[in-house]
Amino acid sequence: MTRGKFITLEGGEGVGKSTNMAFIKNYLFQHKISVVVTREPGGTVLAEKLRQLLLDKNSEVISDQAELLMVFAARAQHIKHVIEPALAKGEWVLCDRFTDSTYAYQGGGRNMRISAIEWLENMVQGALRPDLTLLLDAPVEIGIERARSRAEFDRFESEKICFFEQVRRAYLLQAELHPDRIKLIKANQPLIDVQRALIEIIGTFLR
Ligand code: Z5A
Repeated sequence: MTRGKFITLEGGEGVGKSTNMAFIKNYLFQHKISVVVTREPGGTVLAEKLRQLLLDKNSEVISDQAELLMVFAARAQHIKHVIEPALAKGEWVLCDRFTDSTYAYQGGGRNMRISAIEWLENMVQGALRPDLTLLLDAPVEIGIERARSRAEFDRFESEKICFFEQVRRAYLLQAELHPDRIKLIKANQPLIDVQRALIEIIGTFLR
């Protein structure tokens, strides 16, 4: 049985991840590839509970250390119960956010030590890394404007603009460090152009 492929979609808030998850799923379906669509934090009952706690802006103050450990606790459950079983069965997995988010938000945004994130990544994931990461990038103000026109802010969305600037810089650094895996797409262009760029990258990946 050939192992499935693991694709992740990344980027700051409001860059269009949710919008393009459905588009990528349909594109792969047209190529006769059915995917397990999932998200982080989340994807299992326990991981979704951790997500609620992480996003709740009315919770007690969550320390940066606790936040980092909650993200990885959710990821451990997600890998064990959803991602690994699917890949092992030959299914593809399409995930809205994964560990590049941790480097961006906890590493960049919260200034947590990168060596601590690397240690947790190795401990929780073993050798598991995405085969392809699509990083949607847009100036912070654009993403914030798009995201905030929709709903009430959650705990992350309530952060100041400098937090999101740090997140964006950390994402761009991740892309520089892993050019073979992480493909950058300009998200501040019309949706049709974003999706054209996505098709080009995924098309090359499928060949
Ligand atoms: N988090 C973390 O800290 N550490 C971790 O390791 C992980 C996560 C895994 C989860 O929230 C939070 O968890 C996240 C980081 C943290 N917090 N933040 N911020 P999430 O996954 O729900 O993240 P989000 O980024 O807040 O989701 P979002 O606001 O729904 O953004 P999006 O999915 O990227 O955007 P969208 O909903 O697809 O699009 C937003 C709007 O823009 C919508 O009205 C679209 O129609 C519109 N749109 C999309 N593309 C375009 C273009 N090209 N032109 C014009 N309009 C567009």
